[in-house]
Amino acid sequence: TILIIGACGQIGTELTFNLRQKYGSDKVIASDIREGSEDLMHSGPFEILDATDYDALEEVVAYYEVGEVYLMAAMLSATAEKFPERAWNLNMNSLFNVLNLGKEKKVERIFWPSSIAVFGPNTPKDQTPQHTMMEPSTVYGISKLSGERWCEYYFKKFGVDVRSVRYPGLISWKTMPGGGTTDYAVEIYHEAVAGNTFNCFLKGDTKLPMMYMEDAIRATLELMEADAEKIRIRSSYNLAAMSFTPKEIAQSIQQRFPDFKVVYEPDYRQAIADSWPNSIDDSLARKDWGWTPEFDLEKTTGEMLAHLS
Ligand code: VAH
Repeated sequence: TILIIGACGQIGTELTFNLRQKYGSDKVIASDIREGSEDLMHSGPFEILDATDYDALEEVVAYYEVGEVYLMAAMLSATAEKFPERAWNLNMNSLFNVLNLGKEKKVERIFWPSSIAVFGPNTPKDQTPQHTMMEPSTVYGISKLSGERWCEYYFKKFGVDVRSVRYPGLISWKTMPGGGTTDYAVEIYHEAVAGNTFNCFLKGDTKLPMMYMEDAIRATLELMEADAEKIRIRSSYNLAAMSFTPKEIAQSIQQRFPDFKVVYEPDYRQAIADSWPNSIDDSLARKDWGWTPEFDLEKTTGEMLAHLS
């Protein structure tokens, strides 16, 4: 069976539905620190699970005979700046627990999400390469960079089959935004549909790498289903789909909501966004396991407004 840790989060929720559709509900165990939405709770097995508690995790893995783990629990960039120790504890101890399950041969395959947050202010910002200078200046980015180093270490030292992608900002409608700096790109659609003016916490020209959730889920499953020998990066793959600014996403919305207005009031999250790349070179993911994105900004806006209206 498959265990999803952090199944109530932005990616976890979508992974749970997609994997249940693909493999059957009773083959996919959803777990999180708290209960989730009605349909998530009633669409298959669910466990309350603290990912930093190894014994509890080991018990769930044994009880459900788990073979594959998706570790999607983490504290995101904006919230992590407010609670650095809690972010480090959650993001790192959950990873060590899952990697150690792999080392003990208690699970066969692991997915762990990294992020463009591993890049820092002095990383080349355009078409950021797979291998480059990485001095992340956020708690979240530091935890993701350390996590990547541990994933590669456990693969090389213990043969743990752990796979990872550096997600860009993700846009989805199934869950509410949860503490990410890129979550302005989720909030903006909710405000547009509600007929409100959107107070954007980033400057209008802040360009960031972004991806629609359907692309992100498909990339995750394609990586997890690829033959092991095709996977040449065991830290985390660069992954890309599109890059845009708040002004550009606002313009794409105004094509359908001409009266929609945005005011730009940058806050502490501007410095986080300024430390990240403008665009990502994902040529290795394309070469090694055939990655190609399908959603551009226009398609994303069409999907988001259709589902939220
Ligand atoms: C965040 N959505 O904003 C996450 C992601 C690249 C951004 O890591 O923190």
